[in-house]
Amino acid sequence: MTSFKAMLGASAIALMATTGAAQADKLTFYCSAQEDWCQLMANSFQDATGIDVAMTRKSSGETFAQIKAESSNPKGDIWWGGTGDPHLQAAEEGLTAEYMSPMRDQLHPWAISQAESAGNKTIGIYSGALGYGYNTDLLAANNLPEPACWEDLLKPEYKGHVQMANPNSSGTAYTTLASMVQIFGEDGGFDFMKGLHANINQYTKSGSAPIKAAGRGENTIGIVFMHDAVAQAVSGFPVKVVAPCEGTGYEIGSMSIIDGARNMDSAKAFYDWALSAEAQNLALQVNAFQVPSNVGAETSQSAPDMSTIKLIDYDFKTYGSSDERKRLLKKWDDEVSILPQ
Ligand code: S7P
Repeated sequence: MTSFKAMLGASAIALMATTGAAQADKLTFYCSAQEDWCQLMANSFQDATGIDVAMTRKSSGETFAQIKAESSNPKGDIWWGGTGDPHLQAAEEGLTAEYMSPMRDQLHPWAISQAESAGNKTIGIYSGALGYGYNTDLLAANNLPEPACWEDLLKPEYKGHVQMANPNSSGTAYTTLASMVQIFGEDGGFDFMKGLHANINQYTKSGSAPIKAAGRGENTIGIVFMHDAVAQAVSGFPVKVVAPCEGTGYEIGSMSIIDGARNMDSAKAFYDWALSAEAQNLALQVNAFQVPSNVGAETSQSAPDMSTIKLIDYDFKTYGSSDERKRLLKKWDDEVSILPQ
């Protein structure tokens, strides 16, 4: 493992030197990426620094709700991973703290734009496109046609074969809802979600669960980030990945320091470390196929090629705003989730 000092930004080292180890020896880490990546990040940072890390993994929407519920007495120090929209909402609601990392000049412009749009209270750590994947064996066994577009998923023959997460708990599913509104317009997007609802077999809590279920042969089609579908295919499961023909939304997976963090020095040290190429390359060990934000980090050969995917110009400012996220989720609760299936 590369030494901590080699990986850490200069300011964080100076900070630790001046504050002393006693204040920088603990970190409460809220993680919203996939469990094995969260675990690897926690262990690697702990090994590199000697800072004791207590990690909890929850989906993006759930973590946002927890940080908000704890805001009068914050318990977490750093929130790493998960879709950018709830990180932006947290920034707007004053739940996260501004920080200018010395590592910023190593990042792609999209990671910095994310920071600048939130008063530097969050930053991009990876990106990935939304899509879906299907179990090729189950599709064939059920004599189903190969879907290629979002609208294909509304066909009656897919009834009971489609799974997605609940957009209240899951950043992936909120990205789906916001993407449909941007692709089809507000009315068209909600008509799509209502039509889709008729074919859904289960709304899961976690965003990647639907494609894991497809990998295990328990579900046919899972609406997920494409990199999560690739992870199943690379693991040997009969999963085909689809970049929908109409175009699709994407995420800027983000990281934020929690306002009022009890271990602020540790949070800043983690933040700088997590932006380094070396830390971002840990993704390769756990089949995390997102595109990293450090220009020097490696993108796996298996990662979906973003340049070949028809991406919409996802409006992070609007769909990551507190009012819009609350409004869309309420409308989905009131008009979609209550419909009979
Ligand atoms: O699995 C990786 C990933 O897709 O999970 C994050 C996701 O938001 C967390 O899961 P939820 O959808 O349940 O919130 C993504 O940021 C990440 O790419």
